[in-house]
Amino acid sequence: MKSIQNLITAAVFSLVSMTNTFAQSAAAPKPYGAIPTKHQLEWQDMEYYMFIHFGPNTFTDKEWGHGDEDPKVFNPTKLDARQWARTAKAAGMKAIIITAKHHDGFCLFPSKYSTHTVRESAWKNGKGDVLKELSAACKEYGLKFGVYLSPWDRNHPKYGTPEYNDIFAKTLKEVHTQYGPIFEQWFDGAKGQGEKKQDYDFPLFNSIVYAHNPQAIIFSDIGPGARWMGNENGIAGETNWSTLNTDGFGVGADAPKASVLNTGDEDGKYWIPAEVDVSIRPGWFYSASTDDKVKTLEQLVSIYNTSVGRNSNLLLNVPVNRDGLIHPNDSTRLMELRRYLDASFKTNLAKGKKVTTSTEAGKGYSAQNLTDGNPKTYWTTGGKVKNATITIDLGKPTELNRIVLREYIQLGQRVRSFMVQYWDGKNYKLLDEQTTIGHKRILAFPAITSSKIKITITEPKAAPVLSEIGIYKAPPLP
Ligand code: FUL
Ligand code: CA
Repeated sequence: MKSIQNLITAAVFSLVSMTNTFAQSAAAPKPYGAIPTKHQLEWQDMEYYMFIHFGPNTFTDKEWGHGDEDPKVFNPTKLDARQWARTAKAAGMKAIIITAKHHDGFCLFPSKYSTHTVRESAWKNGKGDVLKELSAACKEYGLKFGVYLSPWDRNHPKYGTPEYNDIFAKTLKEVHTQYGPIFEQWFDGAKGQGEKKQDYDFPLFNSIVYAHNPQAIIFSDIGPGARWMGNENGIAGETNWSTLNTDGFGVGADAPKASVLNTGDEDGKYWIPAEVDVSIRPGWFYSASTDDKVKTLEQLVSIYNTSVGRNSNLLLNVPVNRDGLIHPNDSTRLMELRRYLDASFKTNLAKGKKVTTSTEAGKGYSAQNLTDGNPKTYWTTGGKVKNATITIDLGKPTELNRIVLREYIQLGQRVRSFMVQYWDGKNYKLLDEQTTIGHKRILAFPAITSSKIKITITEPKAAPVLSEIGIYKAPPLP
């Protein structure tokens, strides 16, 4: 009995290894340069999530509170964190990051290490805890939860002394032990001119985060999980490498130049992808004066294209108002954007269409992997072949205005330039010449009609490895 079982096991085993041999007739490509961690990959797939700026500034109409505001001003009597989470979910966002502590030092949770918190406020007679309510609401709606904490603190009496680092570390520990899991820790590098000097102990801060939330992506000017992309207008570099050199640099005044953060460093030593933070209104905090200045659908679509469409994640700020609610002007716009994006990317016109490439590495890496809708399968030229062309035959003249390309970034970011041409019935005509791709590159252009699209990848850093190409016809903007 035993020997029969052994025989069967052996037979099954050799069958499995045979199938593996067939499926991988070419060796899997080796990673190139710095590559993402598993957590960075998961983070990059989130693409779009909500930022919430909320605190005393909401009630005083300020952007940067001085820290001497009466905590009693904070009294959002109708606060409903479930409304925020419901809105984010319906908007297709994957998470919410909230200002647990902004520059004014006010904590949206009853921190033991501060006397400027919700506990000292009028809200719920000092018994409220915004982080508790929001982390629960995020769980309920299947969203991830993240926190912004400003190292710069204009309230804390110890700010400007060595003791402050320890206090900030303890504050972080409170947040990371009581409200987790936390998917992203946002460290702001901002600080006003002429303010008290403080040398931050970022190695200590990061160690606290990782000790309690090892999966967390730590955002700052220089990561290590994700980097600021250099402006607050929603525009990542047209060239955007997820790699960055950070040795010798710091946060805030010591950060690399904004122009470098905007594009990353080609061949940078570390994988530190960009996150685009931008507000749906002119300010980060709510003000009734901006109720009629919510960004238009057109502006938001453009921001989507220059963030998610340029190898970045989009952290869109939707400030909560004095009632403690998202204003209908903002939520209406978010739903318009959702509907527009869904309509734009519903039908991949390339799906299942014939794709031919100048080279392919062999079984398992075929050109058809580019249009199978699965980001885990990819095409590569493999080996030493770098330059390549990819032709997608749409079968008939087809109207299109978006092309989406994706690299299989698990193996590094390789493409540094590519050209897109379209068949006009007689010749190939130039549609666009571009640089990097990364996680996702969206090309948006006035509609053309064509039956064939040809993509030429020129001088990549190593054999190109692309997981998907999509061709779409987004509806006209109203
Ligand atoms: C900046 C801050 O100074 C703003 O108030 C806001 O929080 C923005 C997201 O980051 O550095
Ligand atoms: Ca694929």
